[in-house]
Amino acid sequence: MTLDRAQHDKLANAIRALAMDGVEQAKSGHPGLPMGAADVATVLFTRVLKYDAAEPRWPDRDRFVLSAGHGSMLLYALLYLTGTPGMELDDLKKFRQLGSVTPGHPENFETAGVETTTGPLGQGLATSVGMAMAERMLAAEFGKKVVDHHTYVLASDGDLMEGISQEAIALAGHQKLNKLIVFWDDNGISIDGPLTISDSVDQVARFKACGWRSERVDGHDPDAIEAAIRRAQKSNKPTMIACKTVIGFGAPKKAGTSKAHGEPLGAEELAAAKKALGITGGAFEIAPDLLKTWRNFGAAGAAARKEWQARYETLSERKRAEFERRLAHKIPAKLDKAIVAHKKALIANPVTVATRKASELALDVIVPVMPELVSGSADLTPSNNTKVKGLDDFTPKTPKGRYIRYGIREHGMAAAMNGITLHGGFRPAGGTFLVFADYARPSMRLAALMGLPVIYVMTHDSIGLGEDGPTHQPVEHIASLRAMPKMRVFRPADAIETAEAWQLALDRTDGPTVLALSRQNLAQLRTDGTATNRSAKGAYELLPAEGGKAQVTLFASGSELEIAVTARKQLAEKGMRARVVSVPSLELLLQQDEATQAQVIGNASIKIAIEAGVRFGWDAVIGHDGVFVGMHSFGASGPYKDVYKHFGITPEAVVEAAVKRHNL
Ligand SMILES: Cc1ncc(C[n+]2csc(CCOP(=O)(O)OP(=O)(O)O)c2C)c(N)n1
Repeated sequence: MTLDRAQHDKLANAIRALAMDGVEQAKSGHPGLPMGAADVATVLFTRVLKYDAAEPRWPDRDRFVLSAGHGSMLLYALLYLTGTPGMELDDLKKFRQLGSVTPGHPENFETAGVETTTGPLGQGLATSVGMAMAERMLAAEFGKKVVDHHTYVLASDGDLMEGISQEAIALAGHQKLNKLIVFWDDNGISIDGPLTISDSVDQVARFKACGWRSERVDGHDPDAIEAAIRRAQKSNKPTMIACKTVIGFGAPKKAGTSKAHGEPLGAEELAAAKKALGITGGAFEIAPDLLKTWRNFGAAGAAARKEWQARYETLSERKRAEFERRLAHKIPAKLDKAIVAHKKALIANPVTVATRKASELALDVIVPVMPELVSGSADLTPSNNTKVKGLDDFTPKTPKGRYIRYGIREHGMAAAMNGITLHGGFRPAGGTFLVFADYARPSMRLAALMGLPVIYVMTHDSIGLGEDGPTHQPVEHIASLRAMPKMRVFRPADAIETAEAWQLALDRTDGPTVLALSRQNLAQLRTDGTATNRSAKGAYELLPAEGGKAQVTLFASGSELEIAVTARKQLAEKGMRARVVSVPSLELLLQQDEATQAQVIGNASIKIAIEAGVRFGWDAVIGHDGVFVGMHSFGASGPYKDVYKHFGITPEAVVEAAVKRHNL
């Protein structure tokens, strides 16, 4: 169906009307962006986008990411107008209300048809890069017959000003992600006023410099927008289309100003805008024939979806089962067996290795049974030990590769991993130094919020990295990541715990996991490696007290478990009975029921935690009056054994503290 200009305008104005009304009713929100970008969105949803509103999870749909999440009413209006199940007019009336499917910013876990949570500017754009990479990888594996879609993004000035956008577009340009098409809502306005007060970047030139096609169009000219999209679809590069628009298009006084950005128009301006746009009808009233036209567009993709289904049926049963398993993020049946066999081999031949090396050993057994694992690193491959046999580089020429060279782009990597996971079909794991979790954190937070099972392989997890010094030595990172809801942190102590942490990270499908791994070698302390995953409850007793009830419990994670074991021995020589509890995941322990926690924590009168990080969080185990042997400041540069001594994280210090308490 081709639309004449008048028909197009009516459809676009329906979006504008709903956005104005929704924001007005909520008494908060952002009408300006939906009004300005309505033409671009209408062209996309009526002429280009491959979707079937009735089936928002159809695997081969085109993805549409509203990176400028503050313009959420644009997306909600589109979902309603196209007839996406679960989005009724009443939901638009409940915009921004508690429990509604129309929250202030789009939440993919609340609302069908929302591809990713957006709101923190730049994230949607960077996430879409991962979606486009996943599309290419999945197409390479299952064939274009069943995987062949585009990723479209609407990005605002703020999205492009945020630093993460640079990492994202550089990565996308380098990977020649030609099925990624970004609309820049070039309205020249942000919150503080005209963009000219803070920005003078030539975005078109910038994208070109990053390996993109880019061009400018009038963002209110439907045919020009469509033509630009068609050109983009033929390109062998990703495309950015700079769409010149007017924020708050149609509002007589506020259009083109920051007043249209983040507040309701007000009754008078709203009425005047509707009049100027030729919109009749009251609040939330969409004429039945107009709604019908929109709904027809929403249903038009059903034919393409059915054709896809028919093509899909021609795949072998085995291939379909694999496709479905992959999209459902179900782990392969062989994984558990592979991990258990690996643990048994380690028991038979114990290794003294850094846990980053132990992680590599685990990957060696995981990769062959888990084709969906996509590993990578932000330019620290030899340090993170993330590349093993079977992981070849993912490049434009080798789209079957399962190893992504993210470059020195931790934030871009973390956001791309969100996109890879959201797209479906893959489980990404990406490496960097733990201290640079800070560089990835906003995307890690979104992974946690969305409940995405992304894995972060974060090595060099403490002062134990030694010579690189305090800039590279994480101190507060473990505690701060533990504090993030739904984020799970494992700091394994040896090769067995590392294998168990990998297993738990992969088994988990409802949230992300950090694997905090050592640079320095650690003895293998575990002497059991049965099918039971002892790390599953976050902590367990490694060594009981000998000769009677424990007087002291020593809790430790990661590299400090060795210190606890040595301290226990030294205490025994002084006639004191101590047990050792390994705590690979403090927050997982604290999520266990009270009985389990009580059993693991025990009731020895002296409780000592040893961790080369800050105390924050440990009081829940050792109590306010417990002893903490760890870091109280930033670290220092030096050989790691000297640094440990310097900061008093030694068996002797533990023994001294225990004896002092005992003699009190
Ligand atoms: C990371 C981040 N910083 C700040 C904000 C707050 N914020 C919301 S919209 C916006 C800027 C709006 O300007 P623009 O991106 O041009 O959107 P428009 O005015 O066109 O709607 C800001 C700073 C945010 N959402 N995310």
